Amino acid sequence: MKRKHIVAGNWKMNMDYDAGRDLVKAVADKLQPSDTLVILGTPYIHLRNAASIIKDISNLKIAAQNCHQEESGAFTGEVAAGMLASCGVDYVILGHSERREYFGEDDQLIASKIDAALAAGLSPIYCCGEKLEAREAGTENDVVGAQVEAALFHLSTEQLAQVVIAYEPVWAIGTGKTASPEQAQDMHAHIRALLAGHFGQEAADGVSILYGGSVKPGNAKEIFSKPDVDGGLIGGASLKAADFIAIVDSF
Ligand code: G2H
Repeated sequence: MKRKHIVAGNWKMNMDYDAGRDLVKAVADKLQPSDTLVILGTPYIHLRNAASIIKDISNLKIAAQNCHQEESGAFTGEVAAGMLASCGVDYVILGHSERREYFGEDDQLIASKIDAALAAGLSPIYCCGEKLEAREAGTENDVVGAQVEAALFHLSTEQLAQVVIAYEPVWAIGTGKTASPEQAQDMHAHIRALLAGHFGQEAADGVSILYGGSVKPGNAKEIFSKPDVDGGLIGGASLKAADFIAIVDSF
């Protein structure tokens, strides 16, 4: 099965309004039409304007970096998935290790955010990945397997088809350390096998699994060459249009 290749930027908490607008425009200008789907995961303040800048570019979409699990209500400071959809957003990054670590998000909460996103017509980019201790103890497959099961196994096959998975080993995030292409391939194949066991092979073969963690123009091509690596979730290197486009062009 031909899976969608996806390169998604995760700007995290970077870029004020002017800098963000300029970055969206620069990516939109440099991006060539191709089969690779490119997604910009911006802070909330940019979403509406970014969606309007990219609206005529078919392989460019916008993601938020979080949403609340409820549809609406007295949740000061929060943003609901339906509100994101109303801004022209198509994707939402959920379960990122920084949300788990600094905001106490656990598997149950992340699963409820995935449900809220899907109900609003958004595609979740679900992040999973083990910490260094698990990698050193050799328990990375169990840890990531438990995350995938907790977040996704309650979905229907149709819902799974809307989900993108990003494997991000926590020890490789923003550290300059990258998982080797073989380590990424092994984990992506493990995740796909788990999905196949639960949802069937055809459904599992349709899910794009991205690698995230210190992907740069210099290492993207080798990582993306692996058969179960369908693209990348890019943090630091998504903040410069030239670097980000070089990664997109690595397919
Ligand atoms: C991992 C990644 C993007 P970076 O968090 O989600 O960031 O590429 O900076 O390691």
